[in-house]
Amino acid sequence: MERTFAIIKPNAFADGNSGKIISRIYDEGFKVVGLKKLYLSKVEAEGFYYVHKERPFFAELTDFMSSGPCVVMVLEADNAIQKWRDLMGATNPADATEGTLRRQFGASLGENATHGSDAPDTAAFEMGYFFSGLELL
Ligand code: FUP
Repeated sequence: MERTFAIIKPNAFADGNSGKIISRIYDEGFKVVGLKKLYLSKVEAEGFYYVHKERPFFAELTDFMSSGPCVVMVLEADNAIQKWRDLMGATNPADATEGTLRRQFGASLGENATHGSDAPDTAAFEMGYFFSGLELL
């Protein structure tokens, strides 16, 4: 079993799609180990995305991620990191395959509905950024 970190981003939360996304997560066989709703500050969003701090889209990305509430989760499954990225689809919803979450709920490259860790080291950092060990029992 592997764990990964996931976010239902502010556009998907504001659109009322959190329930549909969580339902799909269960249907696909993930266990939800941790889940909470948060309203990130700009500084908290910048800390989460610090690996992108030199990228041209960093300001826009962190403005968006602090623009409204989101849902942060820890998901568990066999091969959870890749399995969740497959379920999300391509970063740009316009390129995402039919049936993926970003295709269904994403509005644009920036407002792409969901986040998922891309590797074990980033998953460990991202889970630890939002959840204590006690919250993941
Ligand atoms: P992903 O791993 O699919 O979330 O994509 P990246 O790590 O490449 O990008 C992180 C987030 O930055 C994406 F979810 C969307 C946003 N982004 C932009 O807003 N503009 C870009 O040109 C690239 C990414």
